[in-house]
Amino acid sequence: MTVQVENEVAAREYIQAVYETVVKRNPHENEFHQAVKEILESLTPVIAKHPKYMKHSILERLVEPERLITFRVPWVDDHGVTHVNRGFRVQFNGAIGPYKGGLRFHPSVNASIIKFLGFEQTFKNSLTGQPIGGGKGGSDFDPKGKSDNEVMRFTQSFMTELYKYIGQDTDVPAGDIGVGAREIGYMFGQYKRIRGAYEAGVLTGKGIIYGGSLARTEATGYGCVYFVNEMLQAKGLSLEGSTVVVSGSGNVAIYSIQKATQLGAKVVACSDSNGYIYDKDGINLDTVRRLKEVERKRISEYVNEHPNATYHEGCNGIWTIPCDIALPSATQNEIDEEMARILVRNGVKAVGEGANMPSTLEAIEVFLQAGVLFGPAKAANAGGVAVSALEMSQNSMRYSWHFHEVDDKLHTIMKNIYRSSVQAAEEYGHPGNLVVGANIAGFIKVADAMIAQGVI
Ligand code: NDP
Ligand code: 2IT
Repeated sequence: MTVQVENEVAAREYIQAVYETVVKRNPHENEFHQAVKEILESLTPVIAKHPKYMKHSILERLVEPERLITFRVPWVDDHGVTHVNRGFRVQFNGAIGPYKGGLRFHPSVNASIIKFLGFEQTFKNSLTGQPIGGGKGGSDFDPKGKSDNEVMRFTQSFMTELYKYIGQDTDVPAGDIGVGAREIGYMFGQYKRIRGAYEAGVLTGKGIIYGGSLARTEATGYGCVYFVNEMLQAKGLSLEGSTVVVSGSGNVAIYSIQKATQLGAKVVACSDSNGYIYDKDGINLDTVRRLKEVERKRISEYVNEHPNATYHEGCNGIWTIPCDIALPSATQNEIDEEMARILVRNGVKAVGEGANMPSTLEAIEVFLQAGVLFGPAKAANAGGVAVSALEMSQNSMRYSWHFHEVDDKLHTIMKNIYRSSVQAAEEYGHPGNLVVGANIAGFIKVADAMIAQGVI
């Protein structure tokens, strides 16, 4: 065997052993296993080339969160009934900066989901080129159908416990599913009240009038479309005249639709957790925004105002609509192998993952095998956290940039993420494979920082 092959075999064995330990140590945490498997396997060439990572037990340390905090969140509803939810914060890796990552409020939230998100976030944040470590949190609280007062009492109770673990130099949460401007506002108010100080940088995604950054609301969706645009342009393609399907109708979906439309695409479908709408002439974003952002209603109501559109129960069927570009922007594992095959059969050219881990491992394989341009989540949706880091910078400077300044910086960051992912993929023998490229580019910085800082 040549030395290179020997190293490759050793790297594979090492990775397999670390993965098996993760499965054994974190039983039943399927989403966490999935995220670890995707990342570790793609690191084979870098581990083979640089034995220092094995020598310093980097993978064993990377897969173990620095800290996982869980706590009771009691709150009283409008009828005087007491409820108890569970709160989480994972501080996954602080090698390159304060822990940074969103909070998710959704009934499905558990340790597995928070850990998969925190693990992914570590690599994503590194890829942005900014000094932010990986964290994530949330609760199994369901904001749907709750009054504003109930949401306020819940978030105040949540923050009354969470405040002990966060801070503008230690851990900086933001939004994710079920956590938007309203929830961030209530949490910021409670944090400020408990601390007795205006530490603006403790949360990002704040309202513009009290320390938020312009373009943070738009950042994830815009960033995802900028990233897809880079992939298309490299192949001489463009968004102009293309047909796009976007799943979800929340923060990421709405601003992906807006930017794709601005760049000349026609977005024909979007969804929520009950079903999807199809409008062959292009969906009306004003209606979607009013229904989802203001009135907090179901997407099914869209067809009442746009009789040419159709509504279909069940969300995954959205992937059977023929499109050039698919932007899954709702939740994890929304595209499985079967849906990926249908998308490929219908001629999809590019997939940009707006959501975190929306494609299963099998679906990713289908896209890569078929030569579909595939922008993996940690690269394609990094624009949100990147602008969160810009919000932190502005808070530290006590200064705010104009919309176009932040948007320009976001655009540059997305181009850099694309370029570094392409370069890493090429350098490590997988040209064009941005899954491998993004994972390796994100890994190297964190791993080298961990080595530099000793065994901690
Ligand atoms: P929102 O809460 O604003 O919107 C979520 C959307 O997805 C809603 O339309 C929701 O439907 C739908 N959805 C949620 N859960 C499910 C489910 N289990 N099955 C089907 N549909 C579902 O969240 P965001 O837009 O912020 O987040 C969407 C995705 O993007 C998540 O994966 C998140 O982790 C990721 N992300 C978010 C970032 C951000 O800055 N916000 C940054 C990077 C990634 P309904 O209205 O019925 O609840
Ligand atoms: O998944 C993500 O990157 C986010 N939800 C955004 C995190 C952040 O800190 O802005």
